[in-house]
Amino acid sequence: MGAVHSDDTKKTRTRVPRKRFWIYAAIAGVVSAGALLAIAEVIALLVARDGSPVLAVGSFVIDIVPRWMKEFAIETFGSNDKIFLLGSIGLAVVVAAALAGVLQLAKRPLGLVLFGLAGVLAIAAIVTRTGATAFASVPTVVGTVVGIVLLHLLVRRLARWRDDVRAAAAVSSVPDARDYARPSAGAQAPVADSSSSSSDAPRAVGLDRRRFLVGTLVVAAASAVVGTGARLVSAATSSLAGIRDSLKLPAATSTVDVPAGAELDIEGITPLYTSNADFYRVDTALTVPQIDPSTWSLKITGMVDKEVTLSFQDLVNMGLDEYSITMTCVSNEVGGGLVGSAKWLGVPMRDVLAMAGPQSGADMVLSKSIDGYTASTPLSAVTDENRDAIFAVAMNGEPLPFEHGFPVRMLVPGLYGYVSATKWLTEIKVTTFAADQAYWTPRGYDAEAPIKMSSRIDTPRVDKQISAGATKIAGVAWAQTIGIERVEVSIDNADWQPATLSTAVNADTWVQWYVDWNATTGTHYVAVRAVDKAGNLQIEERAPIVPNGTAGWQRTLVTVV
Ligand SMILES: Nc1nc2c(c(=O)[nH]1)N[C@H]1C(S)=C(S)[C@@H](COP(=O)(O)O)O[C@H]1N2
Ligand SMILES: [Mo]
Repeated sequence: MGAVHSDDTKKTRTRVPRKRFWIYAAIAGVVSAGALLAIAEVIALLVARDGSPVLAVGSFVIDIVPRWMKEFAIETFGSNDKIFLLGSIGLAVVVAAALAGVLQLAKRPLGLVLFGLAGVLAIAAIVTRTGATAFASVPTVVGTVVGIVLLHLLVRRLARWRDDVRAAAAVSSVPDARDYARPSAGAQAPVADSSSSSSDAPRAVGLDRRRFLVGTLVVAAASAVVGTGARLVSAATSSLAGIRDSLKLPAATSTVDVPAGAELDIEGITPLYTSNADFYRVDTALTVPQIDPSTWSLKITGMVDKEVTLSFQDLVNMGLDEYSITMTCVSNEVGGGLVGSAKWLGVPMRDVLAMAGPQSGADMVLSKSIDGYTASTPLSAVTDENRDAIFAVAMNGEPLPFEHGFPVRMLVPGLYGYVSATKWLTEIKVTTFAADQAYWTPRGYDAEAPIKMSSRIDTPRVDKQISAGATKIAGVAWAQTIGIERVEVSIDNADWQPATLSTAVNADTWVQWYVDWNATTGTHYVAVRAVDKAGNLQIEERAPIVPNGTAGWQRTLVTVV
């Protein structure tokens, strides 16, 4: 037995390399940061909903991420780009918190300083946010203080445990040194008073270890429960889903006439109208703004004869008409999916603007979202009698989905979304391009951006083989406000052959097209191009997304077996 005992003692000594404490310190850092965030979430729920540091920092990061990264995220993750960004931020926070824990153990109080710094940065992100309320910084201030105190306490316990182990190791040449490791070592128990840090006797290693581990676990569990609870309560109490569901919109005074032949029955082709569930989503909002239509208002400000404020009721009482419009994102790649068609209910922007009376000299409207997002649209485009620029309240037969701008968004046929389609709209400022810049303008995108004519092959797809024989090559093409005159297809660089078009609903909505093809075994190149009703041929030369949208004919590889 004696031999086994001394063997154990050796193990106990060699099993506690310094490294292990670094790991515990990192965990203490992460747990303290978790507590910081959980406390901040609770206080945000109680005093300032816009004061969540998670959301504020996330939004801040979204606004400052470089353009290439934003494009990479949208291209790679599509509408899940936000999840990717959130994940990256989360990872960075975990790494920084772990670092703070390790620093705190190695070089007190560097970890606390790092926490304080993070708090200050988060507070800066919060208070500089558009529309931040007076108390918005309170949750983060309190959270940071709590986080700092916890990190201090946890790492102090950890340091004691480490010191115990070191002290025990130092005296472990004495055969019975292992007794110090036993919490049952009686006389050592009272030393458990956390204030007596200057104890020079090696205290019970087991006791200090337990105090650290239990403390860390309790804080971690409490933060998880409190943080999740706050999130759930926040979601439940801010739910406007019921209000949206029961919203009664007046019947449309006019509806879109969808002619026979407007929708082709071809497998794999994009439907004429994109369902709300399938509609692409692109925005800078980390959480979807929740706006109660009963408190919502739209202000027309700036260079106007008189400012106008409309309630939701005022707006819909002007009468709702139905419009068929294909929206396109500037970030859409050739052949890409950031484009969709819907039937919208709305009010002409020119009617509302006429109430305010834009002054001469104005050439732009700066539309503003509740979350601070802005878009610049030529005044001429929204007052044009021949262009259906609208304030939209419904999409495909239901109130706007929250992700698509509930309760009111802007839509201007023929202009990319970023310069026209502001969601969660709150204000229209009549101004000039010289005086005001929109969200994307200082980020490298043009202040004005008409949609470029484009045609897309939906079927066959490059990633799916087809069998030889009679088949159809089909897709969609759009040239908003002008309309598509012709779509042409070239197979294996042979002559361009005209495609059959669906009957156009209007010039603002894409058309479907197809050509019959007798596919032979092997690989084939299929290319498509369009011509608009003004006689313009779709641009062949490729253009990148920045600064005003992609161009180029789509060419795809088809494998026939
Ligand atoms: N408030 C707000 N509105 C916005 C944006 C945004 O980031 N915030 N993005 C615009 C862009 S770039 C596009 S392409 C369209 C996309 O609208 P959707 O998400 O309803 O498809 O919304 C526009 N409106
Ligand atoms: Mo966009």
